This record gives sequence, structure tokens and C-alpha cells, in this order.
Amino acid sequence: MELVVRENNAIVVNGNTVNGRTADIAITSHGSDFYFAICAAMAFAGFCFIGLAFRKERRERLFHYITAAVVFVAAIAYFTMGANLGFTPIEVEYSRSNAKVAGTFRSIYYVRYIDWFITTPLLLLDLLLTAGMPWPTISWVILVDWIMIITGLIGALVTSSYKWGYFAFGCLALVYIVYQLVWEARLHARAYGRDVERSFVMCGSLTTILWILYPVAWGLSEGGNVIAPDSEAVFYGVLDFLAKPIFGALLIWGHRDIDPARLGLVIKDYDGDALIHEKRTSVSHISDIN
Ligand code: RET
Repeated sequence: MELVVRENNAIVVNGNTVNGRTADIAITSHGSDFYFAICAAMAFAGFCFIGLAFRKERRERLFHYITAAVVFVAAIAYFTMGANLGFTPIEVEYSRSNAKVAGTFRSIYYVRYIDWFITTPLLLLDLLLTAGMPWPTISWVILVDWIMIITGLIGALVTSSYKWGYFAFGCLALVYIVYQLVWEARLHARAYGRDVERSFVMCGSLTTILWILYPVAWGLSEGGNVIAPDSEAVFYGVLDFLAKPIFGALLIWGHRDIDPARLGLVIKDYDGDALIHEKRTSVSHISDIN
């Protein structure tokens, strides 16, 4: 009997050379395996969230859809990184003697930032809608979030010490977001009742703790070139796994008995909506009278 050994040879197929530069500080097949594993976990979570959505009326699926979108986008980003794609070799600011990070060019995964640019606003939307925040505040916080992600990307692509300037802008933006979550939004959620407050505090606290760890991972990877790209994969991978599928499961569970209308989310559907039917009857009534 022939034994077929299935190997992950993404690193061989998609090498470390991009635009004529070769990354000599790059992931190994272990890093690639790990990225693919997180990709599978994200996709699995997405199907679970969509499955749960079908058990609810259409009007009550908003949080399921937002959260499923987050994990499906992440699954594509993780597929890309597992395939050793979506990166560019950038000259490191600090050359290290430790063999794991010794070299000139490090793989910088810009696809991570494309993922975050799409998914972090959706995560904030999940949280801030749960707290019933007004839409101008939500839009403003999302803009600040975009500044955080883009400054992180630019910093990661810059070789000189100026990268830390971008990092500082990003950290300032994060401080503002954390303030909105732990102060403004928490007080807002409280006004909507104990159950809303409990769901918000659970998901908001998880988010606050995790989000503060992202700049730490950045400082050790793209910034300081202290940990190897494989360790970077695990650091960001674990954070993303907790910040997306685990956060999403908690959020959807927290919303199980909360009617979106209570949060000021007036969502209409053309069938099975007693309110609409009632309205139609009363409108025809009024025209009869006239
Ligand atoms: C960067 C570097 C610049 C400074 C700061 C950062 C913060 C990033 C965060 C990312 C969160 C990502 C999430 C992904 C979801 O899976 C860009 C690393 C502050 C907070 C939650």
C-alpha cells in the first residue's frame, strides 16, 4: 500500500521573494500550518454564526451578520498568510544576532492591516450598537479606528526610527477608543437595562484587554524585530482568535433575549411584522375617512 504524506509546501510554492527583494526573516512551515489552522477556525465560526442567524427572525439577525462578516474576512486573510502571500520584505531597523531574527529583510504582512481595516470597524459597530450609542459617535470612533490601523501599517512599512512616530499616533487613537468603550459606551449601555449592560461589559472588557495587547505584538514584531515571524503568527493568531470568534460567540449569546428595537434599532421586514400590518390598516382607515 502506498503511503501518501500530505505536506504543507506553501513556503516552497510561494517563496520569500517579492518585487526583487527576499525576506530572510520569514515564517517556516510551522507558521504556515498555524495560519491555516486559524483560517479553518475562523471559517468554521462563520458558518456557526450564519447557522444561528437562521434560527432568528430576519429582523433579529443584525449582530449575527456583522460578526459572521468579521470572521469570514479574517479567514481569507489567514488563508493568505498561511499561503506565504500578502507580505512584503522590509529592511529591519534593528539587526539582531539571535538566529531566529537575524537578517536584513523581514516579511511584513500588509494583509493583516487590510483585514483589520475591514473587521475592526465591524467589531466596534457590534459593541457600540449594543450600547445604543448615537450614530455620529459611532462614525467618529470608526474613523479614529481607521487612523489607528493605517498608522500601524505605515509604521510597519517604514524602516527608519520614524516608524515609532506612526506607532505613537496609533497608540493615541487606541487610547481614545478605549476611553469610549470603558467610559462613554458603558454608561450608555447601563441606561438600557441590566441585561444590555451585562452583555456590553462582558464583550467590552474582553475587547479592551485584547486590543491593548496588539501594540505589544507590533512592538515585538514589525516594530522591534524581537520575536520571529512564527512567534508573531502565534501572538497575533491567538489575539485574533479571541477577538473575533470567541468575542462573536459571547456577543451573539449576550443578545439572545435583547430585542434590537430596545437599542433604538428600528428594523422592518415586509412579512410577519404585526406593526407594519397594523400601520397599513390604520393608513387605509385614514384614507377611508378622508
Ligand atoms: C497597531 C500598531 C499601531 C498602534 C496600535 C495598533 C493597534 C491595533 C489593534 C488592532 C486590533 C485588531 C483586531 C483584530 C481583530 O481580529 C495597528 C498594531 C494601537 C488594536 C481586534
